[in-house]
Amino acid sequence: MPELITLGETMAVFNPASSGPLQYIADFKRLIGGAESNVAIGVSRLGHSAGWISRLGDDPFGRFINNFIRGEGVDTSRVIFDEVHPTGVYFKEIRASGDVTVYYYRKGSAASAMSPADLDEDYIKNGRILHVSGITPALSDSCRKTVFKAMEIAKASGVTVSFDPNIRLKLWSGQQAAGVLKEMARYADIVLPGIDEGEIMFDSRDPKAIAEEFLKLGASTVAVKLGKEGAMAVTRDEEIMSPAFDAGPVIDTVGAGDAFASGFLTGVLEGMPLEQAVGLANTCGGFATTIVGDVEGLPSRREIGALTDNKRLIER
Ligand code: KDG
Repeated sequence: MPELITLGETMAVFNPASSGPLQYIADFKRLIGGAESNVAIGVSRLGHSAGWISRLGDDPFGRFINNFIRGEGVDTSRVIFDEVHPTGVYFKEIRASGDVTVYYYRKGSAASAMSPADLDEDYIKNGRILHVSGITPALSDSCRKTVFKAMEIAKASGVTVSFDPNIRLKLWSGQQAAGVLKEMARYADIVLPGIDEGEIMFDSRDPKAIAEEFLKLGASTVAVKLGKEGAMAVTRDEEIMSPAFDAGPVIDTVGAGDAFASGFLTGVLEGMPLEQAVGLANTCGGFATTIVGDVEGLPSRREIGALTDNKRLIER
C-alpha cells in the first residue's frame, strides 16, 4: 500500500505554445494538472510510494491522465472511470510577465461526481499520510462529503493528515472557502498554506499569526509559503524561516505549491528535522517554476542529490 495517499481532481491542461491573450492562441500542448496528483507525482519522483484517488471520465483525456500518472509510478488502482461524466479540462493563458490566468471547463466533471462510497477505507488506513486540498470541497457537495470522509478515516486510524488550502477563487468566494477550509483544518496535522490563503482565512499577512491560527485549530506543523521570500515553518516548539531556492528564471509558477508539498511530505516520511524538510520543500518549489507545466518541473531524487552533494550532473 502507498505511503502517501492523495485525493482530488486532475484535468487535461492545455498550455499555450506562446504567451499572449488566450483568445488569439491557436496552438497548445496537452499536459495534465491536478494539485493532489501533482503532489503524488512529486513524492514518487523523490523515491516514495504514492497513490491517487479520483474519478476520471471514461474518455480519451481520462485514459491519458491515468496513464501519465501511472507512468510516474503513482498507484491509480483506486481511480474510478465514470461513464456518465467527462474528464475536466483547463486552459492556461500566459502573459509576457509570466503571470498565469486559468480557464476551467470542469463543471459536472467526473471528479466532481466523487462520492464517499468511492473510498476504500483500508487503502487510506494503510497509508502513512493522507494529503488533501481545499480544491476538492469547492467542486461539489458530494466532493465536499468525500474529502471530509477521507480525513475522518485517516484521523480515526492514526494516519497523518496533510492539508493545503489551495483556495481557487474561480471556484468559490473567499468567504465560502474560509468557512469550509477552517473545518477541514481541524482534521489536519500538517497545513501548507500560501500567504494569500492565510490572509483570506484569517485576515492577516503575518505568517506567524497565520501559523498560530492553524495550530489553534489542531495542526502540529504549519509551513506558510511566502513566494520569493521562501517559507516559515512553525510547530509548538520551533519557528524556522527558510529562504526560497533560486533554480533559474521563473517560467511557470502553477504547481510550485504542490512541489513544495511534495518536498515537505518527503521530509516527513523520512523523519527529517523541520529545517531540512522545509528546505527540501523550497528546493522542490524552486525547481518547479523553471519548467512549463504543472508537474514537469518536479525534481527527481537524482537532481536533488546532485544539488545537496554539490555535484554537477553529467549531461553529455
Ligand atoms: O496547484 C496547481 C493546480 O492548481 C493545478 O495543477 C490545477 O488542480 C488544479 C486546479 O484545480 O487548479
